Amino acid sequence: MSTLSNRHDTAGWQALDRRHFLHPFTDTKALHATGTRVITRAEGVYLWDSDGRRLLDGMAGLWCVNIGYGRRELADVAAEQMRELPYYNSFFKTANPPAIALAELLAEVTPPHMNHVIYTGSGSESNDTIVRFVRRYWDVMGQPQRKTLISRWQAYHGSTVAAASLGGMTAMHAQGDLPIPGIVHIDPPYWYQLGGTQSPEEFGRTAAGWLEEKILELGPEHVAAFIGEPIQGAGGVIIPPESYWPEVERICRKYGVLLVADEVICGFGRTGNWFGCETFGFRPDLMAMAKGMSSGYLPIGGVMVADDIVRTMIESGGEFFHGYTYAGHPTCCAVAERNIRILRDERLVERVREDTGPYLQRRWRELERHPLVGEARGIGFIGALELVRDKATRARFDPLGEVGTLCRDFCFDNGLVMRAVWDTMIISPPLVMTRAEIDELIERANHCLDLTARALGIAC
Ligand code: PXG
Repeated sequence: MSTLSNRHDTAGWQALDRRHFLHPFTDTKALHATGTRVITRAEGVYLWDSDGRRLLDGMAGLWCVNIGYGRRELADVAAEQMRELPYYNSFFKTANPPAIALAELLAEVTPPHMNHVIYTGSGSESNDTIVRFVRRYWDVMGQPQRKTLISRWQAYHGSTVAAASLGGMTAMHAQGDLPIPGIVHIDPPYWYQLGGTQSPEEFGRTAAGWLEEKILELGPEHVAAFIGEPIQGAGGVIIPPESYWPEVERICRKYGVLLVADEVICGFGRTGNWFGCETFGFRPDLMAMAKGMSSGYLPIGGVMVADDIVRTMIESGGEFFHGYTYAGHPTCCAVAERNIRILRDERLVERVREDTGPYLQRRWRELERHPLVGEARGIGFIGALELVRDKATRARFDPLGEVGTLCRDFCFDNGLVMRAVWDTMIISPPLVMTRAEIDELIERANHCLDLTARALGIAC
């Protein structure tokens, strides 16, 4: 074990954390009142905290540790690469073997019409790159007025200024005068919340219709792109009806609008195919990637670009004034390359599609019998539970979010990491999770739902 982990006990780490560390998406005052949970090690699908307590990680870190923790191959490849060439840039006509090898492998695992990658360091950077890239593309195409990107409410595309603008989180917009100009939003295909009496199939077409309405309102000649997560993850695992994405694609093609898939969560096997667009049957022009690309072992992201767009950009000549110091980082690329080979060689995506995914989904839906659960939904290795006051009317608790937080805290205290988005409970486990571990996840989730119901005085 590393000497760093042993340097302090829990109280010691918490005191230092309080003194020096400002956490992301955190009310620091509230955090200081309780203290941080310090995670010291992990193996497979389990985490351990600084008190030695074991947690089943139902979230794969933050939707990213697809191959699970503790894979020595990735540690070894990082160490070897660091000894050989830890860093070099990809500017000024240079490249490095891991960056080139990873580009080749990405071309193999992504849809056939995508064979080129722009490297970034994160999902936010991928989406920022997309905003700049699509505008540059329309300039090259002689349609510089096509500037506007259409996104969706409750989308999460990252935390930088452009990515937070693309996102549809109103609380984020309120902090900093977002969105920036040229980014507009439509409602998400959230059947449970917005579907009313429509069947999911009907509602999928209705929700896609909102895109067409927005394009017509803006004038198609002003619309550069539509961007969407195949499944909206941080917004509450919003899974569109099957009719949604094919209709969205048809509308984009009709008006010449670029179609962008944010595959940061759905990519690299999460939905039982390599990419979410394959699960939902559409063909994006650009694809944002991160997270599962390296299973989170090192930070890396990228944007896949369709062949016809690449051709246009190359033929036009000229420079796209954009790029990051860490684009094509050799060590990150070497780790991502090995990670993707593990996903492929161990057939983890197929396993999720054919075996453990369907098993998880069958067991997950059993939770719908619980008095608190209005809907249990999911695909592959992603799932959500809607906690509601009244199952029949879908009425939510008031104030929204308290019951979800209560349930999440029970989960933490009972050895399970399950995330809450308001009152929607969410899982996104490592793709290596076995049937026995899935059983454990369901049992713990059920127990924590019971504890939550009891705390609310609801019989179960
Ligand atoms: N797109 C999607 C779809 C994401 O889920 C990003 C882009 C941004 O990626 P980076 O690497 O810049 O963080 C994400 C990130 C949550 C949560 O609370 C989700 C994310 C990040 C932080 C918190 O579920 N997703």
